[in-house]
Amino acid sequence: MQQAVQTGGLRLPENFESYGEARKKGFLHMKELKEQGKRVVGMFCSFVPTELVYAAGALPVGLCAFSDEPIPAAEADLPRNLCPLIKASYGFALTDTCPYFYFSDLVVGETTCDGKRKMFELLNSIKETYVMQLPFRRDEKALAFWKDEIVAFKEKLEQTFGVTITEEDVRRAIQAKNRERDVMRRFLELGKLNPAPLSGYEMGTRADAGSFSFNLEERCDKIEERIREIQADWEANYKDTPSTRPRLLVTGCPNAGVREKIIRAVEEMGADVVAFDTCNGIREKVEKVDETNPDVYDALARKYLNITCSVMSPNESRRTYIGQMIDEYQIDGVLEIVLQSCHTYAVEADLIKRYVTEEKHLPYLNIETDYSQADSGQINTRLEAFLETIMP
Ligand code: BJ8
Repeated sequence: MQQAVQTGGLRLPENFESYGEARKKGFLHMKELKEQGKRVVGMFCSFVPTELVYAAGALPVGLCAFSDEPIPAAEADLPRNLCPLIKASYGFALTDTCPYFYFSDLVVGETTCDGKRKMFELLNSIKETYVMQLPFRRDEKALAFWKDEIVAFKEKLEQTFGVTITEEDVRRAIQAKNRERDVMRRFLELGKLNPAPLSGYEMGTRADAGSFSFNLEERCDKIEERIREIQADWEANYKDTPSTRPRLLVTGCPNAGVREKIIRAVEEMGADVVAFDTCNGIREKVEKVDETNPDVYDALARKYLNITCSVMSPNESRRTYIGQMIDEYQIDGVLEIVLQSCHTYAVEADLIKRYVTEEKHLPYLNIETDYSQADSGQINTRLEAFLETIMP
């Protein structure tokens, strides 16, 4: 079993791999795979059905969008008051500093938010960017439209890679991805244990770094091994030791670019982030693709349209799920992270705040931020004040 070590106040396994290390290892591995002739499809969003990429015999990879380094270059073409995730995505491509973008044979965007949708037009002049048109409702009309988009994406993959994707190929990919969803869900649901058996920092890092491990089976096996270790460690050392650390749920925008300054910081102040209602948390894992549906494209369309992202309107299911998580993870407070200029999350935050404070009677903190370190001091002050309202 791996020894746990204290790292800056966090309990992490001895051989813990940071996001940066996993990313670096990943691109060395990807280089080898490319040399062996593997095709790669780069993407930015949970709405893109990776099952189809696997069914085409290609590898899906999440593209770099997590750091402020390429943002000044991106601002030469994009407005400054745009979401940092969009500017970073474009900046990495523009400055050729994302090896995964470099290795991608095709890049897939989606019409989720206005900024991303328009940025993809610019990205297309750097590398071909195919854009899936996502409807913003979840009614029957939207479902039919989205199913057509999914079939069109399949056809695009067939044409790009000169392959035929059969229903059987899609079915096999659905099964493999569903297994991954199960495994990741079990990993992320370790946060339900009390006291918390691992840090939210580790949870989020592993969830994000997973996309740099290209063999789905191996990825699942590694996570299952870590689940067993954590459970054994918790049974042996923590189970009967009550903790007074506040248990937080993090919700909102993807947080890889602010993990150090918010997730790590709040845990070092004495809280445990035990649950993530985010795309790098459990959001995409909650619902699996229905393997019993005889129409594989209908099954994919239904699953992906139900992702509880704030670009959908209305989006009550996000609140319902947050409510369930609050109960199941014994949450003491909710921390919402909104990236600057992300209008859908910023506006929906008011509904989340009302739900958390008025219906669940819990403290709620909203932090709007970007990828810079300029607001770290101010964020620390707000996090400390927030924890004071919760801590016994
Ligand atoms: S499914 S959360 S990965 S869209 S880029 S919406 S932060 S302004 S990333 Fe997202 Fe897909 Fe939804 Fe998940 Fe806001 Fe920025 Fe837009 Fe963003």
